[in-house]
Amino acid sequence: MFMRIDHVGIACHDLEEKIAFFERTFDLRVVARETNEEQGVKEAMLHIADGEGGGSYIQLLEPLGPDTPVGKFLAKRGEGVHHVAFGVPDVAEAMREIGGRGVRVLDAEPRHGTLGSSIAFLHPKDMGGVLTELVQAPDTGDAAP
Ligand code: MC0
Repeated sequence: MFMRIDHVGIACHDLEEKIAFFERTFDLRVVARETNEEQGVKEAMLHIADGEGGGSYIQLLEPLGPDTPVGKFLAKRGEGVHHVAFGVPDVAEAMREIGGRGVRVLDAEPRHGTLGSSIAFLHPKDMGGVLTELVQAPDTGDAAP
């Protein structure tokens, strides 16, 4: 079901400062930036490698406000790994299968994710404390609007 690790999402207070750190320290480059109002974040994707089914990235996340998932996470835990995202061939199918195995799927339907992907989240309390995202790359099927 999981094809690869699509990205690791890292929560930060200052997106530009954190991008500069990753660029100068690891020679990574930003390949996409987006403000996602629905998710309450401003984010940047730094490319690591290409693989079967899509690339892998570090995703830096700055909250749009305190009452957002990343804003609440920062207030409670500070900066750090916010979620791990796995590439799947069909996100709707993965949601059904994983939900049927007793894991809470936080989204009723796939949502718009970065780089034109379709995404859904799994509850961290059912995933060993790790907020987990399912990602369907846009070229593997129909992306959510
Ligand atoms: C919260 N908790 C986490 C967590 N966020 N545990 C691990 N990793 C995280 N990221 C824990 C809290 O510590 C708390 O545990 C419990 O979950 C409830 O948290 P809460 O602060 O009371 O907040 P809730 O319940 O209102 O919401 C938590 C929940 C929510 C995970 C359901 O944040 C959510 O629906 N997240 C999915 C959407 C999201 O995160 N979007 C931003 C990334 P204790 O033990 O203290 O009670 S968007 C994104 O990444 C897009 C752009 C993309 O990739 O394309």
